[in-house]
Amino acid sequence: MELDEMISTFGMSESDLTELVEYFNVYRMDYMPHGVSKEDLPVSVDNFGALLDEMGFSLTEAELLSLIDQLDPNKLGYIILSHFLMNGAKPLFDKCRITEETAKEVFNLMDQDRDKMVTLDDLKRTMKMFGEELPNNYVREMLKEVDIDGDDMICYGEFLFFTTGIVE
Ligand SMILES: [Ca+2]
Ligand SMILES: [Ca+2]
Repeated sequence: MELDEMISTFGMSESDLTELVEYFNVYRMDYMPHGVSKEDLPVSVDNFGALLDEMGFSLTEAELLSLIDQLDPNKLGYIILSHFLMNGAKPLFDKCRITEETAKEVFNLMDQDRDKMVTLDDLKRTMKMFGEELPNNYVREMLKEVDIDGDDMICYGEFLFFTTGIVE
């Protein structure tokens, strides 16, 4: 199916579709199962979570498993792009995609003292606000995971990259 045709059939934006095709290409299985061609872009169910993750979807483990069940009902072990498009890609984009806008909102929410940097104190205050009292070293680990340049602070660019994979 051509891209234009896909856009009108599935009602997704061209950029979303193009991105999806790109990611399916990257994660495509090397070995083609019987009856499946390269153009179908089969992705192993084991890699499907990583693919969605890298695209900036936030799904719980349970949501992922039920999605895989739905997309691979016969337990063939792979998911092809057109099947994904026909069965829930669009709602998933609408519902679970962390957009740049959302990332910005969350970042501003976490940056409690509004100095454009999320520090350990900011994180602790945010957690407290949500009623989560976490040990210091745990919060520090969270920060480290996002802090690419190692200055012990999270700037917006680092946060955007972590949540959406977008490079500012
Ligand atoms: Ca701050
Ligand atoms: Ca940093």
